Amino acid sequence: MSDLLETIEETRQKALKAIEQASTPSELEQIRIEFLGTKGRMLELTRSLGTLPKELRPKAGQAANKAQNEITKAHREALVAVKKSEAIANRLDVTLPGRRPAVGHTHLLNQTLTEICQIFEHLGFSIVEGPEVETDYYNFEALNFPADHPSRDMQETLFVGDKLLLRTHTSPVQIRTMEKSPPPVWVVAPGKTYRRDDDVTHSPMFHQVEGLVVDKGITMSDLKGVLSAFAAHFFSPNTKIRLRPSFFPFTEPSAEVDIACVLCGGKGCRLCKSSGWLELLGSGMVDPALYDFVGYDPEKISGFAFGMGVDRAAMLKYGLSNIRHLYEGDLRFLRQF
Ligand code: FA5
Repeated sequence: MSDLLETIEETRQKALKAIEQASTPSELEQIRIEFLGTKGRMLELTRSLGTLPKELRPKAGQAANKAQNEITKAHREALVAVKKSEAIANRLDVTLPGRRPAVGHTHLLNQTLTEICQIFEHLGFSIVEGPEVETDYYNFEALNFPADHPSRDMQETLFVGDKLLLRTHTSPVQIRTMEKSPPPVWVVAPGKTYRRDDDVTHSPMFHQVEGLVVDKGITMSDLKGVLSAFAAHFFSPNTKIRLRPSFFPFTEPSAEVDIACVLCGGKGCRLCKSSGWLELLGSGMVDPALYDFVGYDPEKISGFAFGMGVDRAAMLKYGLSNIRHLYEGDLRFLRQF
C-alpha cells in the first residue's frame, strides 16, 4: 500500500515539475500524453488499484484522484499561459519602422524620348504622331521608294496584311503632316518602329524621333545648326557633329549624322572603332518629289528632315554596349537611371 502511495506522489511531483518547465504548447502536449493520456501513467496507476486489498483501495483511490485533478488543473493553466505569451511575442509591433512600398520610375527609353522631344520643343518644334500600323503608301510610295527598293523586302519589313505593315521608320509621319497642314512646318514625331533586325545594336522594335522642317529659304546649314544645338543640349555643350554623304529616297542630298565619340571625344577608341565618330541619325533636304504627293509648291519652300534612333541615342549617352538591356526589364540595370 505505502509503495503505491509513494508512486502516486512521485508521479504527481514529476508531472507538476515537467508542467512548470514547459514553455511551448507542443511540450505541454507531450506531458499530457505521458501523464494524462489513455496510455498515460495516471491511468496505469488507477488500474493498479485493483490489485490492492479491498479495504485499502479507498485511500489509494482518493490519492490517485487528487493527483490526477492537480495535474490536469496545472496543465490547463500552463497551456493558457504559454499560448498567451506566444500571442504577445507574435503581436504586431506598431512601434517598428514601416516597410516602404517599392516605387518605380520612368523607363530609361521614355526618359530619353521625353528629353529629346523637350529639346526640340525649346527650339520651336511641335510634337505630332502617326500610326504604328501603316500602309505601303505612307511608309514607302509617298516617300519616293522605288517599287523594287530592298527595304520593301520581307527580310526587312514586317507585313501584317496586303499593303499593310508595321512602320519601318517614323518618316511616314512627314507625309501625313504635310497632307494636313500647309507650310511652315516645324515638327518632331516620336514613336515605335519595327524591322526584322536583331543584334547587340539593333532591336526588332525600336524608337525613332522624326524631324521635319519646311519653310521659306531652308538650307542644309539650318539642318546642321539645329542638330548641333540638339547634340550640345543632349550630350554635352562642346559635342561636335559631322555630316557624311548618304542616300535616302526621300531626301536629296542625304547625310548620316555622326557625333564625336562620347568616350574618347574624337581621339579614337574601342567604342568608336578608332574612327572618333559614332553614327546617330539619317537626314537630308526633303526631296522635291515629295511635295508633289502633298500639294506643296517647291518653288516657294524648301525643307530638311531627320530620323534619329532613340535607343541609339540612349546607348551613346549612357555608354550601353547592348541594346537588349533596354528591353529585358532587369531591375538591377534599370535602377541605375
Ligand atoms: C531611317 O530610318 C530614315 N527614315 C531616317 C531619315 C529620316 C533620313 C528623315 C532622312 C530623313 P535609318 O534606317 O538609317 O534611316 O535609321 C535611322 C536610325 O534609326 C539609325 O541611325 C539608328 O540609330 C536607328 N535604327 C535603325 N534600325 C534600328 C534597329 N533595328 N534598332 C535600333 N535602332 C535602329
